[in-house]
Amino acid sequence: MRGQYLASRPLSLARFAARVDAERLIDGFQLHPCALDRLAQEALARQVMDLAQDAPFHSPEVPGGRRMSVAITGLGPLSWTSDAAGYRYTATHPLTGRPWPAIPPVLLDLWRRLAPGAPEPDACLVNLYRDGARMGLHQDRNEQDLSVPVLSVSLGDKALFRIGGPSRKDATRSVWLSSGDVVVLGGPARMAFHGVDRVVAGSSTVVPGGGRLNLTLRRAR
Ligand SMILES: O=C(O)CCC(=O)C(=O)O
Repeated sequence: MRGQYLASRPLSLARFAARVDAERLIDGFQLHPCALDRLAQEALARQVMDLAQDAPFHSPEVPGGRRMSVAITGLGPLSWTSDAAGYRYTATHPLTGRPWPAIPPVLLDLWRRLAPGAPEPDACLVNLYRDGARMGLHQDRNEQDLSVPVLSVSLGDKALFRIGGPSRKDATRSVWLSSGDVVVLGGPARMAFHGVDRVVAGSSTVVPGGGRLNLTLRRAR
């Protein structure tokens, strides 16, 4: 049933203020705090870690020769991947050669609720942050139609998310993301540079084995 995962817990004043502040950052940036309740967070984190048995996490090389500190895998008909030759979407896991597992229905339900009218996502990048992993400022620009929003679900440890504007040089603002929060980058925010500066290790027990999972739904093709 649509909406069954909506958390009923009221936001604290501080979290409400953070949300209002965050939404002033840039047009099209939406923060939905506690969009998933605790039970839904735990169920989804378990499900994703189970699916990752078949599509193992790995830290890919990026052009220039370095490796991402974040470990990634994917769900859906396509997922984003990287190697020395560049960034792209593929239909199969680069190490196993098998198709990516399907996107769980709870994520598709979130997409329909929080990105209404957008074409269905065909890719879900799964980022696992452990051992001090971070994500540098970047734009999501490997998708065909850059007007379709990106929806990003946080599970597990708290993270400091930074977002600026369409140029790397634009001023940035930071907002803390907690387990169950969902961010939508649409409109002008779709091309905003963003990244994760810090994850607070041990601040949540939602992810089996610890750390933070970020699930990013995209329409790649
Ligand atoms: O982990 C996050 O919250 C952001 C992830 C991200 O920026 C990405 O996958 O492109």
